[in-house]
Amino acid sequence: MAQDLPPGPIIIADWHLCAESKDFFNRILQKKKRRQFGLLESPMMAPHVAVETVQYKVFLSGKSGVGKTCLAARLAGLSTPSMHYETTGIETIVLYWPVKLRENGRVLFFRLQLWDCGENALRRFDHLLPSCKEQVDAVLFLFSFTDRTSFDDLPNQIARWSGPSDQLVKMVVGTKFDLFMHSDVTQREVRQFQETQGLPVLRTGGEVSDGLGDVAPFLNCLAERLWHQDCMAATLPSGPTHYREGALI
Ligand SMILES: Nc1nc2c(ncn2[C@@H]2O[C@H](COP(=O)(O)OP(=O)(O)OP(=O)(O)O)[C@@H](O)[C@H]2O)c(=O)[nH]1
Ligand SMILES: [Mg+2]
Repeated sequence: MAQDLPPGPIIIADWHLCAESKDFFNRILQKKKRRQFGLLESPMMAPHVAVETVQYKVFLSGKSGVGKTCLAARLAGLSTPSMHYETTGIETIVLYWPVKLRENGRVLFFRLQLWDCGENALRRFDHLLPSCKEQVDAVLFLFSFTDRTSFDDLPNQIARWSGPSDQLVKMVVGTKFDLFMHSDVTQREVRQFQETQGLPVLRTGGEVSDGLGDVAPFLNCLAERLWHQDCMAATLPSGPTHYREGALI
């Protein structure tokens, strides 16, 4: 997943491949699979290893059936549903991802809470969108390569999230890229969209493997943008807001 993404300047892209990262990545694994974290759980490091945790809320937006629930499961290392079961309300998944900052070698645990709300439920119940928008840090706008209307719907999806003071990381994700033989959207159109909207487009699809390499480019790209947004906010009078108080774990 996440092809065509040049490594960013902030986060070390292939850190999960370095021997020194093993101790950190082992904390998010259990029996070689991704460990599932409850709302109050977090990775535990040895007492002498101080790692800060930064937490963010990430909303998944897109037409029904584009693959929001699948993407959330994929990023968290869960098995993805093979059938489409409409999500009837809001579902959240918490995942942790360690990163190393290029500039000073600091290691951070990113705690991402993914908010997945069924598109039909969102349209039916007016109170859901305000909850999803509350203190949100990033929105992933999904379209499916096999559903032209989901690509055409992107400007509407994006408009829902534009505001005067939007401090929001925005990324577009093309799902079902594994079904490119049946693609309704050309690469040229995706490139054009990327240029006119000025948003990065990631591509996902295919079998979910247990390995970290599958999700690393995606999660590093997201972490990089979230961290950059925080650094920019730190220059404002209100300062950054995402350090978990006393999160030296
Ligand atoms: N081949 C392939 N199938 C996918 C992919 N992503 C999702 N699907 C399939 O698409 C269908 C719909 O995916 P969901 O994740 O349930 O869709 P959703 O966006 O959550 O839909 P709502 O909850 O109704 O809003 C399921 O049958 C998935 O297995 C992908 O990347 N590749
Ligand atoms: Mg769903």
